[in-house]
Amino acid sequence: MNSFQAHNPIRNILKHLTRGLALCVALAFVPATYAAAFSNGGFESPGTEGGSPTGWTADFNSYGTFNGAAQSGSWGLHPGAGADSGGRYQDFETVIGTTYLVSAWAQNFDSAEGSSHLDVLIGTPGDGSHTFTFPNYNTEHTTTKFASDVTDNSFLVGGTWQQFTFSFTATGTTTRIGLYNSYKAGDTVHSINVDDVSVASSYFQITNVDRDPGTGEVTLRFTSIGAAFYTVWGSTDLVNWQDIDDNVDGQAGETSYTDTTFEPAPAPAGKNRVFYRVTRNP
Ligand SMILES: [Ca+2]
Repeated sequence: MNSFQAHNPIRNILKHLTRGLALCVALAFVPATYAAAFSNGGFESPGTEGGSPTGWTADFNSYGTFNGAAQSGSWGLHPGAGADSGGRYQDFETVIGTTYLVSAWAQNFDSAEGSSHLDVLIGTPGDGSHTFTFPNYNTEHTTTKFASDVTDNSFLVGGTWQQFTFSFTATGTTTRIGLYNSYKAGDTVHSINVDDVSVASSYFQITNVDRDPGTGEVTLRFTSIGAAFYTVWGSTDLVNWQDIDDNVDGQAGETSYTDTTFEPAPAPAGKNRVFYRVTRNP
């Protein structure tokens, strides 16, 4: 059992929305603490075969963007190269003391049956003096890209796409994440593909509510992870809830959704307030 499961993010969240002058007072925003700087977890940029995905730096060995297999979109990451272990890393902004959820999808190269491993390293950027050695079955590889606080989150990968999740608590304002494939004792496949990596604050919340004064439409933003779906609910009395949309496609970090169902303005009597909540679908 990993720590993500201990931090079950599926809980309802509620924001109170009122019209007119009260609206301006009610919408005190909670500071967004998700990793806004994390990017290109889908490896769709630059979309070049064997290219270096934007925001990711190659470590000791990495093929790069690969169009042979993608969980979504057209591109994924082939972390190693030449049937040998390898990986790439990215630095992103974090808030000290905040717990983040990491989600990544992986499968064996060429959908091969058998097993390999995805190792996700989390730590702070190193100065080259600290080494971390992957427990590889064949050739051991060492990275010097992380400081001594590096942690290794290792997952068994199979022939079909699987989602892997874990959480970590940031110890600095910059965190480094590295995606590596490693070939461990008992593994039968040398390499993997990775896609749809996301990093989000574990605090599931609506981070912003904005009402267009012209149309009355309300746009919500909430923390989310990629490759997950959410339901947005609305209510005028906190008793009867209507699922406005039960298939909202979650984006990595944050999702924006515009409600065109309730449209609080112009408000008939008894409909001058709308409450929203968001749940993550099973
Ligand atoms: Ca992709």
